[in-house]
Amino acid sequence: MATKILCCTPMPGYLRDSLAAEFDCHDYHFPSGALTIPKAALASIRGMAMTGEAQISAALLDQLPALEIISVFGAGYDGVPMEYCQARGIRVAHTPGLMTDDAADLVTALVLMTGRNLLRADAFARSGDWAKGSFPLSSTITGKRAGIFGLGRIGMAIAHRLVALGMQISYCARSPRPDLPWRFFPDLEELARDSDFLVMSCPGGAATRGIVGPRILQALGPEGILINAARGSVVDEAALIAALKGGTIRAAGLDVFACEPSIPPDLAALGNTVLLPHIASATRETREAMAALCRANLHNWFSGVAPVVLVPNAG
Ligand code: 8YV
Repeated sequence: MATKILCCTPMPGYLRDSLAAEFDCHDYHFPSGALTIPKAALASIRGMAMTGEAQISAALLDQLPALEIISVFGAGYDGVPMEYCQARGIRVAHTPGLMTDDAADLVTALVLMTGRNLLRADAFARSGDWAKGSFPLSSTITGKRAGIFGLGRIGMAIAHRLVALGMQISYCARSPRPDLPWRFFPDLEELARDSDFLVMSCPGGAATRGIVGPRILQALGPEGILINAARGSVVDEAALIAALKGGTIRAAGLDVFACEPSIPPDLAALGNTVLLPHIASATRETREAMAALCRANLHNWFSGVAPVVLVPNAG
C-alpha cells in the first residue's frame, strides 16, 4: 500500500502529480485549513509536502500522530514550526542550493529595473507619450553602493553579479568574512545608511520578522532603493508604503510579500515599485529540480535507500 502523505495545496501541478505517482496523496488546503481526508484517517499520514510559502500550524501537526517527515519544496522553511518538530522528532527536509543562480539573476534584474526606472519607461514607450517628449533621466548603476543583508549562497551570487555591474559591495552578516574584499557592517542600520541599494537576502522567520521598518528606511534615505526577494516577512509593509509615498526612500523592487498572494492595494498603486509574484526560483529548470528533490527526500526517507536533505538540527 502506498504511503499516505498530506500535500499542502496550492502547490504546482507538476509537483502534486509527481508525488501522486508514488504516494497516496491527500490535500490540506492552505490557508483555508480544509482537508480532503476524513479526520480519522489523519492518523495514518506519515509524510507531508509543502511549498516554501505555506504556513503549517502546530495545531495541524497535532492531528498527525504518525507524521515522520515534512518535505519543503523550497530552500526556506520558515513556514514550519521548527521547535515543535524538534520536540516531536519530525524530520524537516528542503531543497537548498538549486535556485541560487535564478534568485541572484532576479535580484540583479530588480536592481536594474528600479534603478533605471524600466517599468515606467516601458509604459511610456507603449503609451505614445514618447512623441510628446523624452523620458525622465534615471541614474547610473555603475559605482553605486549595494548593501547585501545576508551573505549565504544566494547573497554571494548576488554580490558577484552586482560586482559585474561595477557596483561597490558591502554586507551585513553574522560574522565578517576576511577572505572577501567587501566592506562588512555588523548592523543593518549602518549598512542601510551606507547603501544606495539595500538588498535583503536573509531567511524569514522570527529572527528577521519586520527588521526593515521605519528606522532602516530612514537610514536608506531619499535616494535609496530597497530590493527584497527573500521573504515578505522581513519588511514592515505599512512602513514601506509610507516611506515610498512620502519620499523617505526612492523605490522598491519586491518579489515577496507579507501575505502572498495578496499585495496591499496601496503598494500595488505606487509607481515607484517593481512588484513580482514570488518568481525568483520560477524557471522550468529550477522548479523541476526542486520538485525532484522534494519527492526524492520523501522517497529516500521512506525507503531508506539514500540520504535525505534535512534541515540541520531538525527532528
Ligand atoms: C519558492 C522559495 O517560491 O525556495 C524558497 O524558499 O521561496 C521559493 O523557491 C517556493 O518554495 C515554491 O513554491
